[in-house]
Amino acid sequence: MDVVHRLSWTGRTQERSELEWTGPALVGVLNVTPDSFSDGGSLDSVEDAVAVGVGMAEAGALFVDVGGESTRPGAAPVTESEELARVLPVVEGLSARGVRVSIDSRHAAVAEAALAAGAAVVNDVSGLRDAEMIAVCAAAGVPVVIVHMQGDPQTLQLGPTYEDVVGEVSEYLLEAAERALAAGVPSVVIDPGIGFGKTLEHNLELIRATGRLAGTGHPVMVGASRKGFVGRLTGVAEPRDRLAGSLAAHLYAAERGAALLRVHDVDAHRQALSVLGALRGASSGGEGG
Ligand code: HH2
Repeated sequence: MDVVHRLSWTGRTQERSELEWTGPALVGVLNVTPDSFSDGGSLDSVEDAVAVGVGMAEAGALFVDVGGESTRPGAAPVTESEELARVLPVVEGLSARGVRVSIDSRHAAVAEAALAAGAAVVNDVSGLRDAEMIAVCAAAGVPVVIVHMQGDPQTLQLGPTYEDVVGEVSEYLLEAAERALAAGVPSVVIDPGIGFGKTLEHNLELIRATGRLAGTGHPVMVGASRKGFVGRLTGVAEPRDRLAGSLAAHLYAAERGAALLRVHDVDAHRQALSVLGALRGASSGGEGG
């Protein structure tokens, strides 16, 4: 009953490889930033960050998503050299330990360097606005996660407006996906960008529409972990204390066909997905093929 999801790589040599999994899988969030909204500044050294990432992979994360720039609303941009200095040693350390890494960056130069350091996937929260990002992913032959964002991190929560949020976000993601595939990117993941230029109601509508996005045939990623809308709904001000609310949003998305859930708390989500999978009578979160 559970859908099989698939990502493809062609590599620089055009040698095709595929990763297949059934049901929702987990992507662990590893922010090596001093100012991320929920876990900023919590990792003191490269060794700490690598150890946390290895722990996420051992707890069942299919990928560990390494980011060096906070995209929280109002965050100050970092220079590319600062972003590189933060992420590269961690990407190298994780890759050397056999952990599959995605690089969470809006900058093509950072993505390119992280791919050279061993990252396997690019996660672009600016949704391939920069054509250079498509060129980098196509040349390296790696999948890209396309995230919808209205505005940029400095402006995105200043009164986001849509006439039809689900229609506009899907149209954007599908157009970007087609552009990427046409340019030679081997496969894409689409992500509605929870909290990126969205009101509470927009976020809820987009999570409700997970099935519609999954119906496009592209794997769908949902990232609700510890986000502001969970705080608004639950009255929990401290992001680290929003696990229970985050789980509810992610299980709802999982039930509607999400392929990847981007989470800070991997083990708790693995437990929840195991029980959900057993109840549905299908294995869940497992990697196959
Ligand atoms: N959300 C954040 C960052 N990257 N990538 C994808 N694909 N989807 C998301 O929803 C997403 C993302 C923001 O969350 P976080 O990394 O926890 O915080 P910060 O940007 O402050 O580092």
